[in-house]
Amino acid sequence: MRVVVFGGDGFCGWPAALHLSDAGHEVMIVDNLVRRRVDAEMRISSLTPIAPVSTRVAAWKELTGREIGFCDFDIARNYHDLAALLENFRPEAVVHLAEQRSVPYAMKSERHKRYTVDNNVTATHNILCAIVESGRDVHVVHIGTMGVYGYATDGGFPEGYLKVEVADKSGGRVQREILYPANPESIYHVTKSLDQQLFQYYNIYEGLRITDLHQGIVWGTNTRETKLDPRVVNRFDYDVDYGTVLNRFLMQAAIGYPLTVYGSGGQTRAFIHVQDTVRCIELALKNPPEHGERVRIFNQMTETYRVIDLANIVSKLTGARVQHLSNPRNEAPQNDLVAAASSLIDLGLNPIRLAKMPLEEVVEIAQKYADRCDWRRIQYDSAATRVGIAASAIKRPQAPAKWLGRVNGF
Ligand code: USQ
Repeated sequence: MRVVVFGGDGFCGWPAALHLSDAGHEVMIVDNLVRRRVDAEMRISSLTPIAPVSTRVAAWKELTGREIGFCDFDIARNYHDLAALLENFRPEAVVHLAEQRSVPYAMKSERHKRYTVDNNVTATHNILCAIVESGRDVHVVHIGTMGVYGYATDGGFPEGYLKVEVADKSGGRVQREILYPANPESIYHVTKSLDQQLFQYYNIYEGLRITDLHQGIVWGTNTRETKLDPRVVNRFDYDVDYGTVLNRFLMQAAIGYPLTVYGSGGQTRAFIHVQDTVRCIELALKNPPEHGERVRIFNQMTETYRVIDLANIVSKLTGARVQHLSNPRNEAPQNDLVAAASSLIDLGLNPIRLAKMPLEEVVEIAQKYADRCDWRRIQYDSAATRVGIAASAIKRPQAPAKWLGRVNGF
């Protein structure tokens, strides 16, 4: 299958591109490399030293003999390049990951909010519009988020659609299935909720085949393919804006930094390992909706955890101390999360469970590159105190006993 991976240089996009290429698909990455520029803007960098994209694809060819194409343009701004790509490459499917995906980054300032909305919504719309204009039958696989449902404590979340009963004109009751009401808790999550409305329109009125994968928090860093060579290693974000909670805890443990639990840690979230992410994307591509079928929505998550429970697991494993910080986010202090997630398992996913996955593997990667860690980026600095954390709360970390002596610079 010819597949375009929009956002194919990113944390999920790069391993997805390699996985699809390894599975024999003809892959074209489109990426404007903005994530690397955000690193420069925020004065951060991936803990793992990621190679330039040209080196990445050349190394992949050397290692496997497979070619991955690469186009550097912004799909939110260069509509005509996008249309030309569809015309020339003639993809049978596209995977859309070209969105600003950090909650804290999106909430930094009006500029970051506007960028997130402008980029994410326009990128999605441009893809859908360009496919219709091309007249081609292209399956769209989008990486959405579990956060479109919100984190209400009551009831469970279905996979996308909610069964409701409404009154008909004769006073009887009729059954309907509607898109689950969105309840986004950040501007970033709003953009994914708006994406859903675009998908509904383009599916119903323009006949596009679309799969929307509502993904939980991705943890881990490497997949089978990115382990092959340091030149194809995946990125590992540990900083306060782009690092996600479990990877941050594992990395904090590796360098002897007390685990940064926001508030009580009663927030329950959905999780998935990055290896499962790439498998799910492939499963979605292999199982497209029929023509005329409504937008397929799968919850792409394998388990749920409370933040404090994750911290305790990592603490038990490594001896790291758990610290409770005042929560810099505007979110419920605690919630339950029950969500259906059987569709991808029915299609063949054999989930990696956190309890059975050697977390040490991630800690070891973090330790290996510990000298690249800028510990000032682990918590908010003075520039971010307005979102709730006092600069004085930042202390030079003490390595937990179990890892003492193994960490450079501490
Ligand atoms: N948290 C801590 N300590 C930290 C970092 C985070 O307690 O050091 C807490 C946060 O307050 C939050 C939870 O952990 O309650 C998750 O935060 P996160 O940064 O790991 O993840 P989140 O902001 O929810 O966003 C991430 C991805 C986003 C994706 C989403 C899936 O960045 O792209 O859509 O996970 S979901 O959470 O299911 O909406």
